[in-house]
Amino acid sequence: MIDEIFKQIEAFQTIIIHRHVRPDPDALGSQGGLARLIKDHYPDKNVYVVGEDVPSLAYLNTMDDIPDSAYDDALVIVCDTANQARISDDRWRKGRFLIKIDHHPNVEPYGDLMWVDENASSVSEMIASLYEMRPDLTLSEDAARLLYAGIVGDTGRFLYNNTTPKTFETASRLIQKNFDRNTLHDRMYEMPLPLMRLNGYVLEHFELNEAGVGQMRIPIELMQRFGVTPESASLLINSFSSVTGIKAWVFFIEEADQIRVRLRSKGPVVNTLAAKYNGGGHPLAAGATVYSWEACDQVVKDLTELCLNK
Ligand SMILES: [Mn+2]
Repeated sequence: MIDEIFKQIEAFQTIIIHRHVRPDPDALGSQGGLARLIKDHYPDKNVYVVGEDVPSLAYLNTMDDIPDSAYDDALVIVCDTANQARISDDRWRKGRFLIKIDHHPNVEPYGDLMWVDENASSVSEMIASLYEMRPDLTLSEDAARLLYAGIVGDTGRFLYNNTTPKTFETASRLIQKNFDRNTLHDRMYEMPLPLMRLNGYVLEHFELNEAGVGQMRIPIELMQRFGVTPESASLLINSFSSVTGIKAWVFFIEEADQIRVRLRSKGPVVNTLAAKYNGGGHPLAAGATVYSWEACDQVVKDLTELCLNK
């Protein structure tokens, strides 16, 4: 598989790398890390990263502005994106060959070639493993920084159960490069004051039922009151995850035309529940979409049943 991917990389002069919408550090880290890997090893190739720019993550990487014509004879690689609807920048279809590299359950296979490893903590960990498989590649400081950020992000600083011995081995190799880890950590975990205040509100108002289900509803008015966007409000998902007795929890974040459902769990499998509500994800971290607060009641009811049967 890896040889097959490198064969395609070698065959194309232009390589365009996509990732999912609303990127997280793994999306940007794997995308940027792979771009660096290719650029460092094949300096003559045109390698681009595309997708929407996110100001709060600009310290990780910024995107390239490319014309449609760049896709005419391009290899397109999509990182960290389980389904096609979540790929940022619709032009991904315009390339000549498509590769999917992901670590989410492969419920929607796509592409001419797929490298999917559900056991990897992150796509950043997968990209970092390429350096082991191909000793002829040299790991640059910037690639190490990007890939390390992706691993730290997707493992919740090595705390989530997707963290394996291999994750630590990979991180150990990455931090041998001389990037500024403290500054990176500070940037990744700093919180703007409005969001910090909303966090205080969430801690005061979340509910926890006898089944161990935590829930928090965040209507638009609340976000307006605190001056916080839905994207940043969703960063508070683990705000009360350490409360005693909690088994699983859900955040409902209202948007103009839908309510985003963010599910997390310490045991009960929640991605099957998410699938019932137009969503999906990992067994212990999933997302879905509903269209009314009544539907949110139903999600909580389902989640409660799931936790009671556990
Ligand atoms: Mn990921």
